[in-house]
Amino acid sequence: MGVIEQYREYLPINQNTPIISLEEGNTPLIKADPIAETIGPGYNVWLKYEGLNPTGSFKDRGMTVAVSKAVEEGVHAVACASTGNTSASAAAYSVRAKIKCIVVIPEGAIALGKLAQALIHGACVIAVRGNFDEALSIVLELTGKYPVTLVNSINPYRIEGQKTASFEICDRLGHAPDYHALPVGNAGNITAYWKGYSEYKERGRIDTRPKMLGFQAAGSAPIVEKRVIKDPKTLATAIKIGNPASWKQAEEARDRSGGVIEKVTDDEIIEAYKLLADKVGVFVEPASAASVAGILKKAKEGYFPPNAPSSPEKDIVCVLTGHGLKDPERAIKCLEHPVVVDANLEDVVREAGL
Ligand code: AN7
Repeated sequence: MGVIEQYREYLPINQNTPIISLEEGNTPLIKADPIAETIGPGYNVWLKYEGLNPTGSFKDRGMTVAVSKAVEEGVHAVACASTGNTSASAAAYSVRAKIKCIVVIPEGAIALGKLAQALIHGACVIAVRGNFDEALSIVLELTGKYPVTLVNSINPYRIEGQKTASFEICDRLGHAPDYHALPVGNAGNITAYWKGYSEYKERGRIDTRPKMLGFQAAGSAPIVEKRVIKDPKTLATAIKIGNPASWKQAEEARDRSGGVIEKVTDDEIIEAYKLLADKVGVFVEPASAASVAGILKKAKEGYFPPNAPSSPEKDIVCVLTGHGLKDPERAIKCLEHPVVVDANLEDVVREAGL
């Protein structure tokens, strides 16, 4: 069952809406004790592994709703600008809907796996000599002038679909977490999660809402630095965004929840990326590791108050937004290469340390 069927009563779906789905959502919430240990006693850390969505990122939750509504409205084409994952998702859902998909990407700046996805699904892929922010302004103009629906997260249906991830977290835990950490790029996802928690509270499904902890990459941190970043830089290409579309909503989520939006360096991102892989067994793309890098940094600063053994454990959820296989080049770049030996048992046994 996809997120539209699962959470229909919370979504703008009517009997005329065709459900364009790839059975997205229902992703694992993995307990990560090796990370919790570094936070302190009385804390649980949970990883919402969104890399297990059909196209390998959280974008599918929003895309199922955005594409379903576009088809309901009789549209024959959608378009997006993308740092990669949105284009992969838009391309796949457009195949399901039998509509045209136009994606505009910054040339040379999206991870290989994501480019492969957009191409194999037959999208019209156009790389521009410019960055994501420039690509987005072109697509905004294009969708304003032609009968093509914008499926970036400025499209409110994207936010509607993405909020279902907070419902799943609350349904699984039986309550809202105390803290919710996630990477921030164009700021659609932090907006969506906050909306989801708020709606669940309004409907009496949860009593409290978490503090929202958003993390931007240090070279691409417009919200933290309170200025547009003209030439954003980071190896976490998914969040290499200098002028987020949902800037105001992200600040609102931060302020209403009593949370923070801060930055983490590329080194901190890679450290968390490796920690997730070799201590927890979860492979994510670099941008996704920003959520974990962020809580590790905040823990070092003493942000999480010691939790008395007598009080209930506190829950921190980190969203792992995209799968590690999206960006295999990065993994290989930051690791030792495999040892090469002659094809005989003796050499293999020696190298294996047996
Ligand atoms: C893995 O695909 O913007 O703050 O064009 O791919 O909602 O933008 C991707 C963003 C985090 C940031 N993690 O989410 C795109 C795009 C991953 C991402 C983000 C993205 P938003």
